[in-house]
Amino acid sequence: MIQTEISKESPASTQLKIEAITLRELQMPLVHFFETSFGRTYSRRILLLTVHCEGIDGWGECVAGEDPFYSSEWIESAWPTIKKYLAPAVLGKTLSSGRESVSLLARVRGHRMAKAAVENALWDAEAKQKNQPLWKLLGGTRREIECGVSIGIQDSVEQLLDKVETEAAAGYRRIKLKVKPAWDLQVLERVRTRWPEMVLSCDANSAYQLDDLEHLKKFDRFKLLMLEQPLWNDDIFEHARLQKQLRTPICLDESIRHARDAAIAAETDACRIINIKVGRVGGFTEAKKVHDVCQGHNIPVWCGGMLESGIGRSHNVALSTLENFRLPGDVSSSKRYWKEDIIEPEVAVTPKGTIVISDEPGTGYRVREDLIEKLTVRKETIRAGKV
Ligand code: OSB
Ligand code: MG
Repeated sequence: MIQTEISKESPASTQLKIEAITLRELQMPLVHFFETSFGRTYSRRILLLTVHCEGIDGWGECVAGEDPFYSSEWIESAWPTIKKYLAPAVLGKTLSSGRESVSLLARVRGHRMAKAAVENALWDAEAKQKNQPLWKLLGGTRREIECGVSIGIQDSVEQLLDKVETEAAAGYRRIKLKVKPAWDLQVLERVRTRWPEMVLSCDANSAYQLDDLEHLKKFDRFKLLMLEQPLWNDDIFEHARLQKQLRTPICLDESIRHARDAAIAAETDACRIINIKVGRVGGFTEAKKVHDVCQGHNIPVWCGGMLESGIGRSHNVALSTLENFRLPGDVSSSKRYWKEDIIEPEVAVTPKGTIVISDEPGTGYRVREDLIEKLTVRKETIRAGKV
């Protein structure tokens, strides 16, 4: 009798019992190097996480870089943090949603990319268990999302112009150029002259300071959709000062760690656009909060990228279906990054620069475990009570 009553309230089929977590590192060379103001990457070390829940496997990707240059997290900090703190916080627990893991992980300060890998894997497991598309579970509404591309710093302006040409021809709806001092105004001038109408933005990854104000004001002449993260990676205040002096909308990336940062940035007019990266803000739950705060302040958001493999990419696709993702994201096709992606089908962008959202349960992309096994250079399974 009691048994029946309990199962009526919470049927066994909607519970996720977390039995084990597998961490693995994959080595995946990029098709073309990617250079930002903080450095050049030729090959990615991809950190994947699998939550094993009584026959259901949920997959997550930790988007931390090879080095602590974009943020203080890197893959060598994420691995032990997950192993020693985050995995033990959820192992052996029974949850009814991915969202419920947030409070279990909250004791650890920071390490948001590591947390996101755990939480997002649980959302993936939840979607599979409920036989629902992940995008619906997240509250998405869009059936097709708009895509942009992020083009790194190249060896020459000619090489960059070739890349812009290729991506524009592929249909991408917004081209973002990485900039830094001495790779900025002259480069933008060349691109703008050749493509006067192109939707163009640029991303400095914190390469400038407020002392560069007169220089930054010159960006206004290029009619950019936005200038992303020009100043300090942890700053909001100076961006507010800068925004007052610029016509170009500032977009914040690195500075926005959570919904409270987004609220402060909105209230101080430190930016007019926000880039949401699910890893940077610590998982889908916080990403949804950032989305909602921005929507409340009429700040459009778009989904940023971290050179993810197909697993992280498929999560970015799902997140981008939420209503306030009103600008094209850095959610580009698998083939721009990888000779062969670890999901099937690969993420493909239509000739009009969109991704069509699948109705399949889960992410809508199948994980290629055979290929993952081949690319794995390190692997460890953590079980309840054993660390
Ligand atoms: O600032 O958006 C960024 C890649 C690595 C680290 C930071 C950034 C980026 C990108 C690439 O711009 C976006 C992508 O294509 O995944
Ligand atoms: Mg950025």
